[in-house]
Amino acid sequence: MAGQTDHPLRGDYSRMRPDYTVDQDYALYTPEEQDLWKRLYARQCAQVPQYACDEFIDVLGTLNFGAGIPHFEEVNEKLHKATRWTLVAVPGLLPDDVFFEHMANRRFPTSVWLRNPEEFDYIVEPDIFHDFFGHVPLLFHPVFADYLEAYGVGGVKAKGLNALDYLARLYWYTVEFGLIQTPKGLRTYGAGILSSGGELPYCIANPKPNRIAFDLMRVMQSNYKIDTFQETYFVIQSFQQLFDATAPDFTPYYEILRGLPSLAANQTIPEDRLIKV
Ligand code: HBI
Ligand code: FE
Repeated sequence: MAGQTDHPLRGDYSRMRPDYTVDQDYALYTPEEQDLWKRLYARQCAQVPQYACDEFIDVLGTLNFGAGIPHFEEVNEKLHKATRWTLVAVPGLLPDDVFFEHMANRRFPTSVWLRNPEEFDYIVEPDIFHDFFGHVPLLFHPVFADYLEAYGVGGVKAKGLNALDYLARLYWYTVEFGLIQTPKGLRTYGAGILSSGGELPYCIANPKPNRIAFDLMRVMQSNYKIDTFQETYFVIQSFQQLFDATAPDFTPYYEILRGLPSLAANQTIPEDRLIKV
């Protein structure tokens, strides 16, 4: 989830450590929250087989997230063995530089609070369901796990180059709302989609949004929507393609981007390779 909100943040930031981490106080979760978690999980699992990429589905099957709100320690035991990532409990949205610093050290900031029942269908800020269900399974995927660390390292650098907006677009159109071509057709790997009831079928099956073949500069030139379904999705061929495209030093890219106009979220340009569903 991107860190853009113009309303007071939901989490309790009063008890956090200097690195913005907190403890997961598991006893504080109520039976109603455990029940809401199970209903959210069941709703997403009914749609995942048809719309999520296999890499996500395969890992989700090895995690017991359906049993109730996960314990950070239990998941970290498995995750660290798999890709040396660690989930760190946080109150919610973090300042970009704090978020990048954690990611650059293979620590994924994961919110501890769960949404209210009336937010069953939509929530603006990352809650524990968005982070665990949307983001955590792909942290077990070696190539994707390396991409996220590289993203964090790039973010620390981008802050110094005053280029965070460009990188936030890349995060948004890949980690949060990315699509991937597979032998079975278009699938999603984006956490914002995977944890969303309505956008999961929409991003793959609805003819309305643009679907454009991934192009790094095109993505970083493109604005995005934070409070509606996306009007444009970018499609990668593989995680390796994403990893390779983002390996070089972005400094020259930022210089080029500063000279280009931003594109609206629903805009297409002649150079776009459009993908029809
Ligand atoms: N904080 N907890 C949390 N989770 C995010 O996904 C997150 C964030 N802060 C900023 C942010 N995402 C994005 O703006 C990144 O592009 C930096
Ligand atoms: Fe997110």
